[in-house]
Amino acid sequence: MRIEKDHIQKHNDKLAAKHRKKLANLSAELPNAKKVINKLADFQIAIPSWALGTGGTRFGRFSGGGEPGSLEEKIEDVGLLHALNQSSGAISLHIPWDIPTSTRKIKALAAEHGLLFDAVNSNTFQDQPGQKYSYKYGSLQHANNKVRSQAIDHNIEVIKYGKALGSNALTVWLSDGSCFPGQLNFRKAFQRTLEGLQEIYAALPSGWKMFVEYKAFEPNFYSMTVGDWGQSLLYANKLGPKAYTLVDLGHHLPNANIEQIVSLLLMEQKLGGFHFNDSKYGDDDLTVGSINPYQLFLIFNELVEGMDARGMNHARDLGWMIDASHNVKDPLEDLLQSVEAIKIAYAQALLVDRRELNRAQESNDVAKSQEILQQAYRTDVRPLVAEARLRSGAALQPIELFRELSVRKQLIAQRGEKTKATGL
Ligand code: RM4
Ligand code: MN
Ligand code: MN
Repeated sequence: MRIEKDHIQKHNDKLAAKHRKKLANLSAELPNAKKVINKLADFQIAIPSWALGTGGTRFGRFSGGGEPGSLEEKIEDVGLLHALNQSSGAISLHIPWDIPTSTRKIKALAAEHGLLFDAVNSNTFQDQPGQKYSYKYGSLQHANNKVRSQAIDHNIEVIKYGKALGSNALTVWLSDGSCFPGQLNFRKAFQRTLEGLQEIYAALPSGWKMFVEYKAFEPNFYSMTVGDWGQSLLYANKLGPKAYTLVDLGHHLPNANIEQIVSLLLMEQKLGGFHFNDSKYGDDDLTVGSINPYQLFLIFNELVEGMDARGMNHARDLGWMIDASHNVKDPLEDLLQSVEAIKIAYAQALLVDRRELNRAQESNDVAKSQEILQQAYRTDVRPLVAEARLRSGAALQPIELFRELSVRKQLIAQRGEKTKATGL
């Protein structure tokens, strides 16, 4: 199904008067409302191809119906999101969960929906049918060099797909590590992984980036070979200028100060991008901003400060992506909520009075510093986010319109109740 321009027009007309009033009230109080709206309209957040179906845990999975059964249908779904919010203009593929049979046709289909291809992701954390060597004891860290070569070859193949699709980054997340003390020699595991990454790095086309994603635990529970930002940064520094650290918000030990990590990675010019989600306990992959929206704001506060300090382009110089899973909500509604939460946090961060904050920090005015941050955080910026959508031709209230148009019902009619998307 498609969402037509006049669906959006009708919906917006209905809400226009109320929206305009709210926007006028807010704009009157803000010195930089116009600038913020423009930046918001520019800011796109990629959607992962593996987050369009229902997620599950190791205890079960409760399918929601109308899930995309093919890559074409996944692109259709991201197209729906993008039509609703004009903020999700890219899709990120996980290979081999989503292998395009014809890269030319897939690229053309995506273009029809106004979509680009974000970073491509390799998978050496699962064995695929017919695969020669198992990743049970790791991939790039493995003691057997045949396993390592297989994992390297897979990554190089993923790059090839990405190149054909017009993507320009490879994200490597490794589940390598150990479950028990004594299982691994940490140094050997690191060295082998580094050598593998070096071979993959050497295969990067020009203009490409490599994102090294870290994760503290799961599926290995004693050690992870790329376990934290320090290890990721070590790899990235040793690999070279095309290699960067990728921060997935759910991949830290409890209470980690992610905003400080972000600030220092930016300082070192080694922050590559983000996987946004939220969590209470571990890698919960919950809707962005659903548990700890203040942390999300603090992260964006550092992002804006650090990117501006380096003259970076907010929209283009880092990779922005959602990496979430939806066990109990409609995946498309959930993704709309996540995108909205990201934009809200970004808008709030743009409102922080940097000069005043700097002055307060330099004079040790702790209370004032907090006031300045919270003044921005407590501003209801939703009219700005909605206005950015309106100006881009999207819906003022994307979830409302999704429901008004019975999108899920139509997808079920088209695809059936019992389809199953590939992914976790
Ligand atoms: C991992 C990590 C990766 C994602 C897989 C599916 O926990 O977040 O980014 O590719 O899950
Ligand atoms: Mn991730
Ligand atoms: Mn994860």
